[in-house]
Amino acid sequence: MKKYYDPDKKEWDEILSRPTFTVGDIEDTVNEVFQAVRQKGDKAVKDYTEKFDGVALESALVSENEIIAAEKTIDEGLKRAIRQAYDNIHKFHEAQKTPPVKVETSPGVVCWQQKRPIQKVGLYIPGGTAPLFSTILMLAIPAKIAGCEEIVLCSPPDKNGNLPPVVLYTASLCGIDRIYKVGGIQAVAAMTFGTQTIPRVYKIFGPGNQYVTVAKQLATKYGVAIDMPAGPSELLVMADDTAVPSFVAADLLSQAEHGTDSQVVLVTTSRTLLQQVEEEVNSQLDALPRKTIAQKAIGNSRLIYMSDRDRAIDLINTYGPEHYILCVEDEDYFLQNTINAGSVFIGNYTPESAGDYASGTNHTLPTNGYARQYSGVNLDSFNKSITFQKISEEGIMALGETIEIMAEAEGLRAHRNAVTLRRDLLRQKSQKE
Ligand code: HSO
Ligand code: ZN
Repeated sequence: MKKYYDPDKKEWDEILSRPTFTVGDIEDTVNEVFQAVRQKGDKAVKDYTEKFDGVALESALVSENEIIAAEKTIDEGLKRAIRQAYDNIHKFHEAQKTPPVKVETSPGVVCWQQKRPIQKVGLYIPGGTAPLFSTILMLAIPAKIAGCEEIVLCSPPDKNGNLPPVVLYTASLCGIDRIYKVGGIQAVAAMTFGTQTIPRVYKIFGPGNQYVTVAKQLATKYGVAIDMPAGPSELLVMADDTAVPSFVAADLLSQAEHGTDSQVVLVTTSRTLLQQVEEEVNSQLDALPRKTIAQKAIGNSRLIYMSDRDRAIDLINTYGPEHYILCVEDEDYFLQNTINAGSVFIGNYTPESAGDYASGTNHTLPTNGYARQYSGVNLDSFNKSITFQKISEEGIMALGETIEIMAEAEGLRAHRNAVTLRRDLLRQKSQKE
């Protein structure tokens, strides 16, 4: 673990740089798959599934029978856990509904704003070493609450052409209508263009590897929206002497085990804690089943001592962590001054794992410093805000002149006319009366 003591601000960018990857050759592959899926639809999807996932599938759509069979194989304890997580996530996202905003901006001019769901959304759930079925809850629950009409889920099949039963169980619990055994670039391409069996969607959500990330970016060129640019998981812990070293170490390792490119950072105002956390990380690491992965990520992690809390918060805001754990005595100071973070976990008894699974908040969050300008997935990610207005006769008479003057000043006579004609008619009417 690399250690730094009161590093100068000039060094921060270097110290906090994220792992980078080159997209050059990936882009060519992504383009090729997109063009093939666009032209040949299902046939291309099938061929790429054979090529990349090593399985020839008759149909990519998961059948009702597969879902029923999957449910039977799942342990009751796991089902109960998933249902409790479901309830908490549902409660928190349901509470994010906002009433319409309605204002009479000037007499006779009423404006309002109201949310409407994105009708068709696609959820991508990666396969790989540990399929994260919890992400289904994080995406499907708000999609349902928002009222999205068509929710499709794509996830890569294993060598036998199956999806993990827990993925099918969770998706069906969330009421997802169509689950497809399609992964990678071909899944994103299929949801972008639509094929004979996979519908085209308006917005694609979910994490993925570098291929999926580049594919989602390409999808935006074809008019499909995406949740956010994804990157490797990251966690920053801010701790002082009131933190518990073993808890901090466990939290750092919880993100480190996601992938070799995960980033974990400790910022502390205590030299003792820094030392203790390092020792704890090394001792806890040994017992982890994903030790090799976590060890690599830990190798890239940073332990930063900061003597001064103002500089510590400045560094944290500069980094903009995806996850931010705060275990300090002067909690309020840090909370009030936190500007850039995806999700914040406060106190010694709030592990990041709580938000990853079951407390209710969403775990699809901005990485790679995007917390500076992006929010994590929330109910509004599945909505659009539409504005409405209605102007009365009195309203257009009163506001009309302002519009006419501005339109004329912009050289847009037709805009002006649209107001003038109405006002003229109203003037004639009032003269007759
Ligand atoms: N920490 C991950 C989400 C996750 N963790 C899923 C466990 N399962 C990114 O926020
Ligand atoms: Zn996690």
